[in-house]
Amino acid sequence: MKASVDRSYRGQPLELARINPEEMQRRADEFHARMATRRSVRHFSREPVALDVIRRCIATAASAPSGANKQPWTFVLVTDVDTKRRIRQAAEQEERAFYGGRAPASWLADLESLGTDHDKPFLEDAPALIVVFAHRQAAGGEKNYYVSESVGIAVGFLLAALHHAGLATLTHTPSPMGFLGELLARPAHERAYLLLPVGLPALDCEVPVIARKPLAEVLVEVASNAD
Ligand code: IYR
Repeated sequence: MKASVDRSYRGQPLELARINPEEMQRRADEFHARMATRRSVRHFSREPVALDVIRRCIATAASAPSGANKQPWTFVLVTDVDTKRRIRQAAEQEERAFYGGRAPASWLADLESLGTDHDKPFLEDAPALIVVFAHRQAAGGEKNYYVSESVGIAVGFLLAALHHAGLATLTHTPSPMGFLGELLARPAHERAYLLLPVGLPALDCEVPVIARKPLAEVLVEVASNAD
């Protein structure tokens, strides 16, 4: 007979240190200033980076909350030169079709100010690629919940952790991404979600001039009059 898993609730005290309001504001300001300097990088140096730093950042990503704590993700860390080359070749094949007519003209017009095209040298230049896979279901076919929300949160943690550690990243979504599951031999219930080149920017790295929306445009406050 199959042993049944005990799923009943068990609690433990929460450990979260109380911080005084000034220190709280200081930390919020400091983190905002740091995150506001993050940019998507498309020109990487070929210099190697410490893989233990990246592994720790992946551990931070894997600490994210997820639907019913199912943790529906796999992070594949690719540093093998030959595998990076094969990923580049397959991605460029898809991107050539995308830029050559598969994408609607309005989408290509939206990308113009970013200066992107089908050429993806960063997939070989970056010393590491992290390919994030989302688990549509668990390996045994059991249900996962809010999978894209959960994996999106984990990727947010990952981008913040890598930037905090001084590493540059790009959120790259070659479309479609099915080739990644095949190249990396992932099981059928895992779907490629995002490809992140990670490393140091090239010395002459440029980024497009863009602006974020002002806070007043993205923040709506609903407060009682007393506040
Ligand atoms: N996947 C293509 C196109 C692309 C799409 C979006 I939305 C971007 O913000 C940037 C690029 C590429 O990687 O070039």
